[in-house]
Amino acid sequence: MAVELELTEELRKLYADVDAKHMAPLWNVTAQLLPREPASKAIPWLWRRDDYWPLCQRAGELVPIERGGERRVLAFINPGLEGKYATTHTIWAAVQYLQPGEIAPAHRHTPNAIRFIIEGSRAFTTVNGDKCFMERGDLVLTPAWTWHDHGHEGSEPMIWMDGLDLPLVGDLEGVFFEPFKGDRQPPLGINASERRHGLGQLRPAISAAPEAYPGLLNYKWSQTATRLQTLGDEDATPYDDIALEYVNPHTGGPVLPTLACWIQRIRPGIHTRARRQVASKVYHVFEGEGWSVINGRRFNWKQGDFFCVPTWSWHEHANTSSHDAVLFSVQDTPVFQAFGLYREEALQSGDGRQITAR
Ligand code: 1HN
Repeated sequence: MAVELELTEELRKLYADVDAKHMAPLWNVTAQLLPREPASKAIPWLWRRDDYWPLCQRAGELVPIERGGERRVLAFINPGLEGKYATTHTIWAAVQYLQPGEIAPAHRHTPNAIRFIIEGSRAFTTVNGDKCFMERGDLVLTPAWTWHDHGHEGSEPMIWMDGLDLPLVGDLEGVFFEPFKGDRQPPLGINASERRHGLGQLRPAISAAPEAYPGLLNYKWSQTATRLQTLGDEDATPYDDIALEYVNPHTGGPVLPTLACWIQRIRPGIHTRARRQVASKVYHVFEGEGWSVINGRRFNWKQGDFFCVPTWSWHEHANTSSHDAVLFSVQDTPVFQAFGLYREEALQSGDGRQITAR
């Protein structure tokens, strides 16, 4: 909203001259540059397994994985972010499809990446020489600038979620990329990071020494599942029910400098209270079915679906079924925390839940 100034001939001339010198008067754009609160261009959205799974299979038949293309990845594109390859303004989320015997060639890049395994077993990601075998429910990290290639020694196609801070690093103009000399790295170890760092409450002395592997790379589902089930009713929170953050076992902080990962179990019949956070998130429905209300819109979800919560959007979740629902999420929270910008707010009105539009 512009300041109400009478547009005299002299003022009009001033604006034209300012513009001609590639300058701008702040008083005409203050409200645009300083809104009272963030209004993301990204919109809440849901992508269904029933839609992406056949598309992955068709891509599997038609598109080989080769140097240049590098990966068979189908990204979830937010309809509000025209022309931007992004799921929220900072996060790229996608599904990657790998068939037995295929090799996704080794490379490295400055964007950080996580993978969360949806289906299949005996595919692996080699990260800086550590060959990490992946199974359903595992969370595997490829931190910024680590070499990584994927291979598959199993018998069924493998599908996993990719989460990257690529839109953020892109906006920061900090993207670097480098192909490895060969297609695959020679493995230096097998599941080495997991054996060394996988029990986070005990720190091996050797981790103080220089090492090839950058900390824990594979958060195995068996351990995550045990923790999720060990927490009981008394450990529930009003906004997320029973929730755990994956942490770097050495720092207790987020798994990556820009991305935090969470897993949560919503018990049967639970309907959480609404909250909004300055962080944006992408959720994957690992198990169960239910719905979420995001900025007043209801999204019904079931196993395999993905949905996003843009910055500063109210969100609440419900499990209406008779078994647990398990949601995995990737969030840009650490970026806001690192710069002292993190905020969150609980919905105070009514019963702490949104009025649903439809
Ligand atoms: C990438 O390198 C992978 O290594 C997956 O598996 C998804 C999306 C954008 C850019 C690079 C991978 C990616 C990616």
